[in-house]
Amino acid sequence: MLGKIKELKKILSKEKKIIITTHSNPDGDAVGSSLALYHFLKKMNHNVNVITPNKHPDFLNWIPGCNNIIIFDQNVERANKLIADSDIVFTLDFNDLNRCGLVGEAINLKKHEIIMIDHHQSPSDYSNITFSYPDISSTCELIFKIITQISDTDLIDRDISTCIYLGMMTDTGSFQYNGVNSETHSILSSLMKKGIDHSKIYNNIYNSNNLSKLMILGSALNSLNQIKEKKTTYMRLSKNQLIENNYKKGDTEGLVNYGLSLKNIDFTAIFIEDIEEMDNVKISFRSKNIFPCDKFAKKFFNGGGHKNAAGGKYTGTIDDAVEKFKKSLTDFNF
Ligand SMILES: [Mn+2]
Repeated sequence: MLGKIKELKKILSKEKKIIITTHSNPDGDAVGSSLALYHFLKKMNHNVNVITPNKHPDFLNWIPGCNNIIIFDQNVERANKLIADSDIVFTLDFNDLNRCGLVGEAINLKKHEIIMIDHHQSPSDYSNITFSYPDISSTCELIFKIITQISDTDLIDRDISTCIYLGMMTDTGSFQYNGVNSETHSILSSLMKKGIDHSKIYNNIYNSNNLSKLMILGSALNSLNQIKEKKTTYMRLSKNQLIENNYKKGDTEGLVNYGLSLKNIDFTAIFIEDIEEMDNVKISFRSKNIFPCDKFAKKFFNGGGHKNAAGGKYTGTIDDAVEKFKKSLTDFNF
């Protein structure tokens, strides 16, 4: 990393016009890392703008600096002009320009200096400086490592620390996943020393549900089924259940994980009828241990993803989707 830090330091030694962007449907790590870097580069006296392809979810609306984010699909002209006028683009928390939609196309129109900072597997080759570290559990953790090497920790204030803590927390399931290590916790300790309010950050993210989300969770849990010999559970939600409970975008996010919280379960799925399209069922898969969700999703449900988290779809009724699921479980060898 040291050589790249040196290069980056050299680029940042003069005042620059900088764009920071991240992936579509930005999550806590995407917005947290973008705003942490934004505050940091502003303190170094650069001209900085954060452009996201589309709007972040409402539960991220409290993050310091989030009112300054320019949302591309709501400000196309202004965003395009800013991108065209900039010298450097930082791309955060993704590694293929396809992942940031039209922002990627705008970036392609000009020969910028592009700096990738990311922790996903298999980066594409589009950046001039590439900080790609799949072993690090969040882009926010990586941002902390980079900015503390560019400048002394005095520049890291409470706002920057809050942004970094947020992304570290959301990308690790509140510090439960395997990628979390002693270094992660020593960074958390540094952030705590900067005066962050970790309980408040947690509450802002996890205890800020809509009523509709909890009602839909109730319907999903009511449908929970267990296939003991396969260490599997599944849940289902019909279009009518979503409508009756005043479904809003985002309400079904994360529901699938509840199926994995039953003891002795390695694999779970949730089937959700598409609210707009007839005969289209969206399916999410989660697993623990060795069950390969991605292979299962690819083989039977036109999908893909990661080993422990994947998605797929089924054309037809939800009953048929569930039947196919049960049969596929019996047929699947891994
Ligand atoms: Mn991330």
